[in-house]
Amino acid sequence: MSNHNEQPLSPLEIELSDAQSKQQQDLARAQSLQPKHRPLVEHIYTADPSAHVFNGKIYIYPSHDIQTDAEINDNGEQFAMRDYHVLSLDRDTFEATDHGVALSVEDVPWAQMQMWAPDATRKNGRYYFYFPARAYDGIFRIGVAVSDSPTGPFTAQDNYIEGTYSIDPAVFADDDGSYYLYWGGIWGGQLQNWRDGQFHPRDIYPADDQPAYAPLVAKLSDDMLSLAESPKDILIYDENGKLLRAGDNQRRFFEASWLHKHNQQYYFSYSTGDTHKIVYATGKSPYGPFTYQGVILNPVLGWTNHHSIVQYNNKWFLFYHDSTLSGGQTHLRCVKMSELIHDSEGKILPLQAYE
Ligand code: FUB
Repeated sequence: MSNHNEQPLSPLEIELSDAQSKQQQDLARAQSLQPKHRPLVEHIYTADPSAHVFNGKIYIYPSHDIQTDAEINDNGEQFAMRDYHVLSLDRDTFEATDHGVALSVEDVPWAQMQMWAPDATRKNGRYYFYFPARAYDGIFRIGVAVSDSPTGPFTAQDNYIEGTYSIDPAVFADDDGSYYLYWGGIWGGQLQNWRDGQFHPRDIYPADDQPAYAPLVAKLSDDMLSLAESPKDILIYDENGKLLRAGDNQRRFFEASWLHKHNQQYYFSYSTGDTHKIVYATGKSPYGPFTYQGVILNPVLGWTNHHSIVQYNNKWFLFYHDSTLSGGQTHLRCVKMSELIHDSEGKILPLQAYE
């Protein structure tokens, strides 16, 4: 129905109204493109997103989940990944681009299978990609591959990094030019198989009232290809100054180490595994010790929870995954992002998972 009392709009009014509606459309489009817990890509399954800003742009180094006939078990055999893709995000819209295969298991002489959660960093214009995989003896190790581009392709070193074992490497570049490698994971990640620098096939876990297994940290060598020192345990204390216990499944370390720095404070975050949360602890040094603070991300759809945290344009973002894209299959995940808030006291506001 038309309103016959309405006066026709003048050309100037039409122009203004068009401009307003364009502005509204732009706003709506910008809002719809803001990170709102939607999969960043849907044409492949992705997980374990490690995000970094290189040259003013966000790059994401995820695992590339695949369909498999492998058995679904606590060793994680269903996570049968064979290569890595790198994603980058448009500077304004956050729309993701898949840059294709950056490293494949066939191109890593020492690796047999299970290319799990990776990370990357940049030093002197070169890019270093750290990744765990099972070697031919069935033991998880951590390797490094190098490229002149943040999107690869990466060329792997002939052997894994000496002194490394277990999974989930994360690299942190401190303001003084030092680079630290964090890693470790229990159950499928095999941390429970290592004692006195030796691999033992039998799993051994501490009693519930004993300190939990600790993640590891070591400074990287100047050439970024080896450890510059023996790995050290990361100590995580509770509010009473006691080390978190193995039976404290709600808070103790399981896998997915990450380190970020905010207001001169170091935040070590990780997954609690069988209680499915991302939690964090803070400290004054990249080596720790750290004091447990609280939850960052509550459980998501799917068993695993794995994240990274990065600052971009004066905002902080959490990258994480869930299994919504596959309707809940734990080994077929999709990476997502969300803004993350540190409050005025430096506490991180916990996020619910959005499905
Ligand atoms: O993606 C395989 C494994 O699942 C990762 O290494 C763990 O952190 C968990 O996300």
